[in-house]
Amino acid sequence: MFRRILIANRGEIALRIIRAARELGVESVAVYSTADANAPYLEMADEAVCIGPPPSAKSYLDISRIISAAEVTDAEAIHPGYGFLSENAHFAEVCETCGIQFIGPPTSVIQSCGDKATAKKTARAAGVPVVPGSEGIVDSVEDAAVIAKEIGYPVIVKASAGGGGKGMRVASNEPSLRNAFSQARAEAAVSFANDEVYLEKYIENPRHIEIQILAGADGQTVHLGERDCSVQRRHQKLLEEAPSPALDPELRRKIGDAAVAYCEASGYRNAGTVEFLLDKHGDFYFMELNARIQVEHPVTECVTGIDLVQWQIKIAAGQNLDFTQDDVKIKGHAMEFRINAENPERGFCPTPGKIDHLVLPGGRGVRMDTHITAGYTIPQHYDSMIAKLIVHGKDRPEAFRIAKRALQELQIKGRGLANTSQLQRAILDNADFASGNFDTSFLEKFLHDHHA
Ligand code: MV4
Repeated sequence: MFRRILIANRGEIALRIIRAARELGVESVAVYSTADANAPYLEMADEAVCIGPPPSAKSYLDISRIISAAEVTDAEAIHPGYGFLSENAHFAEVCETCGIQFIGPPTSVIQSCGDKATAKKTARAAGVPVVPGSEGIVDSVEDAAVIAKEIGYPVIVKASAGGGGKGMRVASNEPSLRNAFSQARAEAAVSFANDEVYLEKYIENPRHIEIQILAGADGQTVHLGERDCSVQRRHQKLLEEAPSPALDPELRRKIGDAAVAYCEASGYRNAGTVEFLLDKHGDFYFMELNARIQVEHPVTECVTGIDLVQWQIKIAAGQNLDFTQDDVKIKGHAMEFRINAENPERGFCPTPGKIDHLVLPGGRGVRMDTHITAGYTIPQHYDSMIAKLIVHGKDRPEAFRIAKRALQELQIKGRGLANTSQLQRAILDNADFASGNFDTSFLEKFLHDHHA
């Protein structure tokens, strides 16, 4: 096991990793920008190193500053958390070159999973269902028009280097495809320095179902069930739950097996998430693999009792899983609410500032993953997510009851501050959401009706 690891991240996930390391008897080094210099969680690490000014490009995204911090503190491994450098193959490679273990999958796997057209080919070859579409990259608008005619409109043009919804365009006829194709290509060139795009049949109003997987150092791979992440706005998730109200045991086993098959085919190691779309006929399709720990991982930890962040560290240190697929049992129902310092009444605009008054919920079935404290100032420079409320009950109705009272207990007050908890309480009171009748179009409709 490592003696000491460095955490190349900030906020709640930095604290989550500090805690996992401490429980494993591993020392942690936190890095921080000057905007985070007074953050209380830094005290909980064994050491903290300033790596630069507030802009991420000069601190949390600056590879040379992070590697230097690891070298001066004698850290043997780096945990990248989520966002920032977590899926940057170049960073993983630099770590390797410097003799520092990257806590995540091998560089080559980050690379191949990051290329969506390649990932889709791997999936298809492994017998994993994929959305009908082009066989790889489409080079010209003429080819795109021919393929679209074959598969039928509507179609979606996706950037191969994209993911998470970036660089996508939907088209419902040939003239709009011509626009969509050139727009997607131009956007991909600017955003990813790679203008390769591919084509798929557009699945209308799917559910977003993702499967958590763990692959030990020897490659033994298990899945830990699904998370339903359909409640999102502009690809930003607002809440997640496990198990999904849309799956029965048979479909759960099929999607889980498909996720494991993809990971085995791609040589995956460590924790990962395989994203699928589920259509209204109950057919599911591979979308992409997220080669990192995700924000919503605690939902899976609650229903499986497995510490995913500890396993990430153990696997990176060369350990194999000490359990098999048969040992994984899903117990009860968990939900996560992302508490963002944003105002839903004003287009979700961020509300940074000082927290003057703070009451965090607790009690049975409640887990709060957060770095905030009374007196803490939410910096303007980073993501607005400041806390995650995770609830765990014996079934979905009990999880709802715990969630409603915990969201009611939560108080985050300060000049100009707003947060998403009221909106989440309103969603819990929505009949369609409560009955499990929702898909990725739910939140947009809900916000529309709610404001009317
Ligand atoms: C799609 C799709 C419909 N048809 N692909 C968005 C994120 C990326 N991982 C995949 N995405 C989508 N791909 C086909 N062929 C619809 C989406 C999509 C979506 C997916 C999951 C959750 C929310 C979404 C919101 C809009 C579009």
